[in-house]
Amino acid sequence: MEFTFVMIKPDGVQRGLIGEVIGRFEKKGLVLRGLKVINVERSFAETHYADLSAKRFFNDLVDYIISGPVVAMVWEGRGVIATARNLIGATNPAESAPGTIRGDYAVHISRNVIHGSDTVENARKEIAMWFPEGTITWNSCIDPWIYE
Ligand code: DAT
Ligand code: MG
Repeated sequence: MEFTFVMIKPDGVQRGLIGEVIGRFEKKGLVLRGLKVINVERSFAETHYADLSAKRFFNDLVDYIISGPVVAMVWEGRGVIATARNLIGATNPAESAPGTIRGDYAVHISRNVIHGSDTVENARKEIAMWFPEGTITWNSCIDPWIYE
C-alpha cells in the first residue's frame, strides 16, 4: 500500500469544503490514516514549500498557507499518490478538469483549495513532517470490495 499527504488549504477550510473534499477521497475507496485541523507557523510553511523558495510567488504562497487553519491528512491506497493528484486536478484551476476538486471549486492558482504530494519521496517527507506523532494502522473492512 502507498500513502500520501493531503492538505485542505485555508480557503478550502473557510469556504466549508472540508466535508466535500474528504467525501470524495472516502467515496473513491481510499482509507483515512491521519487527520487534524491546525494552524501552521511561517517557518513550517516555508519548509513545506522549500522547493519553491526561488519563485516570485513564494512569499504570497506562505502568507496564504498561514492565513488560517488547514486540514492535514494522510490517505492510504494502491497508487494513492497519483490517484489523489487526479482527484485534486491541475495546479491552475483555470486548467483543472471539471469533476476534479480544483476544477469544481477553484478559480485562481493562488487559491486552489488543496495540496497533494507529488512523488513517493515527497509523500514520505511530508507525512514525516506533518505527522511526527505517526499515524494509526487499521484494516478497512471494505478492502475486498475495493481491491481484487
Ligand atoms: P501543486 O500544488 O499542484 O503540486 P506546485 O507544487 O507546482 O503545484 O505549486 C505549489 C503551489 O504553489 C500551488 O498549489 C499553487 C502555488 N503556485 C504554483 N505555481 C504558481 C504560480 N505560477 N503563481 C502563483 N502561485 C503558484
Ligand atoms: Mg506540489
